[in-house]
Amino acid sequence: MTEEPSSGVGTADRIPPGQRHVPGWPVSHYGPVPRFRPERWNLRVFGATASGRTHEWVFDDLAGLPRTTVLADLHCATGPTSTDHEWYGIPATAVLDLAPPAPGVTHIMAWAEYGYSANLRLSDFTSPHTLLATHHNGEPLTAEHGFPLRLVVPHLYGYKSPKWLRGIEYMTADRRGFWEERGYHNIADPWKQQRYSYQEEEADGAAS
Ligand SMILES: Nc1nc2c(c(=O)[nH]1)N[C@H]1C(S)=C(S)[C@@H](COP(=O)(O)O)O[C@H]1N2
Ligand SMILES: [Mo]
Repeated sequence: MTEEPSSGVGTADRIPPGQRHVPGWPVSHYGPVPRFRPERWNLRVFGATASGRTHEWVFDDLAGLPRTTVLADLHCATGPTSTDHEWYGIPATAVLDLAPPAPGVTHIMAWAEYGYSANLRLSDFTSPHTLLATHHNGEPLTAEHGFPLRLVVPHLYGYKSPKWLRGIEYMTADRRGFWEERGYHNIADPWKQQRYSYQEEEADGAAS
């Protein structure tokens, strides 16, 4: 038996195939870091809601929403995996309770500042590990890691976890998000190495 030398207990079996463990927490995103303007900030839940209305929360509303803590690793599809993140925030299931989707909803689009987006199957969004994080390791998120709010979908590659989250769109059919339209896999399961769109099978779906 060999020990995993690079970090804490039992890290080796937590690194998906083709990934490498990196120390600390690298910053990775496309484009600039947006400036937070509290008076202009909101989170909108729109699209195929059960009520037909758009739900909206302003920044101060976030403190009144349910909270959860999730321990997880973060796998960037280009290779780096950073480990042992303690996320704190609003469980995605709470969003679905407070702003119910219409019966036909199968997918969601998570929208971020500057039009960044990531599509998810509803089943990935409703995972008990999916959350809208406000804090990391006990501190508010830093600007470069997504302050004030980011989606975290720990069981998928990092591009499915938009930083600077501003909207959740309920969809009755799948549609590709930002990286999914640019050659990345529509589903993005790191344990299946679903990195690129050319690997997709018919069931992984979504025309652009
Ligand atoms: N808004 C936005 N969110 C984003 C991205 C981006 O380009 N824009 N990149 C994603 C990618 S590819 C990864 S791997 C993770 C990285 O998160 P981190 O910088 O906190 O490590 O953020 C994701 N969220
Ligand atoms: Mo990434």
